[in-house]
Order: sequence, then structure tokens, then C-alpha cells
Amino acid sequence: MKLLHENLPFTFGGVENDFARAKAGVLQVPYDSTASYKTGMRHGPSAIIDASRNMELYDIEFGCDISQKVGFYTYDELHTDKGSPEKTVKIVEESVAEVLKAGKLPIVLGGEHSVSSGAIKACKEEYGQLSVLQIDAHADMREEYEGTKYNHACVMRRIRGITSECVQVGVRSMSEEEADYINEKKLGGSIFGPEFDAKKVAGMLKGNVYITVDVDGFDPAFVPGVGTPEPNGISWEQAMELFSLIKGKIVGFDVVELMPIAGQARSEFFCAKLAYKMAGYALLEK
Ligand SMILES: [Mn+2]
Repeated sequence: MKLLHENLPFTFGGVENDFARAKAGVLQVPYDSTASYKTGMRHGPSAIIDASRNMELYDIEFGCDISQKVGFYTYDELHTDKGSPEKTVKIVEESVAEVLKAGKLPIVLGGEHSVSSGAIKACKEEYGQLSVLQIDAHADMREEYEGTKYNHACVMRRIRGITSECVQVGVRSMSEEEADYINEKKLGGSIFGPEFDAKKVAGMLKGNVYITVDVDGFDPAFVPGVGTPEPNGISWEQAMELFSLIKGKIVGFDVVELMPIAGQARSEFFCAKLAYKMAGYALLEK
């Protein structure tokens, strides 16, 4: 698989695409074929890139221009398989493996949530031990949905099959099947709603940490541009507090499920700054 692309029109942060210097590799996965309600997540990555070119690169909290210290390399959009979520997940896995092989922090911009399991599989292969933090309104613990195990509604079930070290926060919506499964497997202690104790959650995340952010985990007042918005949700401050407690342990992350709303930039700006800050927590605090 060849990922490099030297002449992208737009890059994350609008920064120069310097492959040798970059410590982070940005992958765009424009995919939304299993979306259950509204679609449009395929436009998420380009909307995040576009917003990121217009945000301030100096960060008050870090006291520096994160992009200068980290260096971002933006890859061309992945060619997903619209007819097969399974093949798309595999394409993401191979692409993230390549980013890891190049010694860079993988940053995956979705696209719908199903793509995250490919990224996590690649990180688990690379690191052996991997904890996963999921921010999401939904448990995503169905065994299968609409004929495929690779539906976005099943992604945490797939991820928990890759690593048992998972913590979910912001969860406030699930099916009866999922509730029964969680009770039966006694997983309730690792699944929290929008009110969670950041120190407790951080304490559960051992070793290498991958963070998968379905932005519907946040209150839709902050991020209205999602396919399946749920009332309530976590705040920006809660997320930043949690990331600051696990900084330096983050080995990869994704920001998924953005569904841009025409004429309103709030959601894509939120996602762009979120990914930018997360890269700072991952790479500037080693
Ligand atoms: Mn969700």
C-alpha cells in the first residue's frame, strides 16, 4: 500500500507536509456506508482539515505552536470500499500499520466509527499491550447490526475482542441486547456516562493508550454535526482533564462521526482543535 502523497492541496493545520520531520501522521477515512440514521460522515475528514487550516496554531495551555514542535504529515484520503465495511476496516488497519512503521503517531479522521477497530488492531499488533479509551454516546456493543459485524454500532464489541483493557465514557444510549451483554459479562465497571471521575478513569488506563473519540460523546450543544445526536454528553473541559491525566501514554487516536452541517462551522472547528490538542497531549508530554 502506498500512502504518501506529496502534493495535497490542504494539510492538517495548513502546515508544510514534511514527512521526515513529522511525528504525527494524519489519515483521512471518508466512509459512512453503515450509518444508521443520517449520512454525511464521509465529508468529515475534509471538513476537519479545512477548519484546522483556519485555527490558531499557538496553544495557550502548551505555551507553544504545537504544529511546530510535533510536525504533522497529512496523507491523501484513503480509498475505502463503500460496499464492504470489513474491507474498509482492513484498509485502515494496513494504513495505520504503515504510519506506525514510519515511527509516527497515527491520527485517524473519520468517517464513521466502524473504522476505529482497524486502527486499534494495528496499534495492538505494534505495541502488544494496549488500553483503549472510548468517548461516545453509544455503547456500540452489538454483536452484529444490519447484516455485518463491522457496522459502526458494533465497533466496541470488535475492539473488546482485540484488547480487554477498555474504558468507555459518555455512554448514555444502548439497546436491551447490549445492556444484557454488559451485565452478563460484568463490563459495567468500565462503562461510564457523561458524569465520570477523570482520575478513576485515568487510573484504569494502563500502559499504552489508544483513544477513540466518537464526537457524539460530547454534548450536541457543542458538536451538533453528528449522525445520531443524544441529549446530554461530556464537555470539552472534562475531555481535556482526562487527556491531561493520561498524557504521554497516548500512542494513537481517532476523531470520528463528524457529520458537517452546511453553513455552520462549530462542529468541524471543535474536531480540528480536539485532534490538535490530543496530538499535543500525546507527543509534547512524553
Ligand atoms: Mn456514537
